[in-house]
Amino acid sequence: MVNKSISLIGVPTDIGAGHRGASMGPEALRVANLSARLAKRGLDVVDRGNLQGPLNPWLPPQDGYRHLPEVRAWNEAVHEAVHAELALGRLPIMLGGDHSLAIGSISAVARYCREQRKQLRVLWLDAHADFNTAEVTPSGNIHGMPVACLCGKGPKELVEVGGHVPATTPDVFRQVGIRSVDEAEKRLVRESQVSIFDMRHIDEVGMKRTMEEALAGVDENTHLHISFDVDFLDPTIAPGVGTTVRGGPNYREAQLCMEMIADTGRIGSIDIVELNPAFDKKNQTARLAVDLVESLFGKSTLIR
Ligand code: HAR
Ligand code: MN
Ligand code: MN
Ligand code: MN
Repeated sequence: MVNKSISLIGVPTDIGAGHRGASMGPEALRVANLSARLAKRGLDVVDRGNLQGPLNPWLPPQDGYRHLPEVRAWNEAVHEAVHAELALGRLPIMLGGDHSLAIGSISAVARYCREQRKQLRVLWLDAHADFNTAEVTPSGNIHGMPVACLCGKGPKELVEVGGHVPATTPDVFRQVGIRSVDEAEKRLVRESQVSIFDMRHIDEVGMKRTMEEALAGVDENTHLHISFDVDFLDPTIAPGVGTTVRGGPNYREAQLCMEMIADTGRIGSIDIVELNPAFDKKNQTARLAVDLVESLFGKSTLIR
């Protein structure tokens, strides 16, 4: 059974993104009633409030990275907070914040898995592969780089967050929903052998088989980390993100994806990232994200 002790951790930053506003994500998720919705499912939910870090100086990239010292400072805080919750036996949910925060969260989860001799599996639900490096990034935005950093490809400041280099390895990742990968990034992804279930794959075999494949090998000793980038979803249902890419999973596909993850009973930690209320309408994307997170904890359309 899944851990019923949940800790919400706000990470109000847009330091890694190319648009301002993801820093408002944590509050939008609270306004959409995340805490009460999970509590209603019988979970013990504690909101730890927000982590603190540097403000966004909104500077151009330097040597291929935008805001590298600030991204590092945020991720040190995220790493410590996530590891502390896991050590208490709780299930941390990151309320992002842009996707660069996954460097801190996943490095902490990987450290915990080494300590507990658990198998780590990361489901990376995203339109993007987030595998850029300074050499190839088209933007310098670090939210396009966390998977590479976690696999040891990136600046010292970020690959060393948590103290174990590399923080983890490409084989733990399963990326689902991918449909926007930069040309040079494609080469890096292929070389790394990160396993990708792109939209073409989902179109061809369906979400059901895709999730069976992405979850294959998950067992009683697996810690499942869900890195849920809200731009995973089709923009018609989730406009409240900075980097929309059309052709994503619709409501029913996303629902099935979350329900199949819930069925494993192995979720150990979650990131909810890239929600950007500045692009949203009446908080609908936050409300959808909350609805899908409820499904991660067992809310189901299943009758039989
Ligand atoms: N690949 C592009 C870049 O690196 C866009 C990355 C956008 N990333 C996110 N998170 N929104 O997935 O600049
Ligand atoms: Mn992402
Ligand atoms: Mn994305
Ligand atoms: Mn843009």
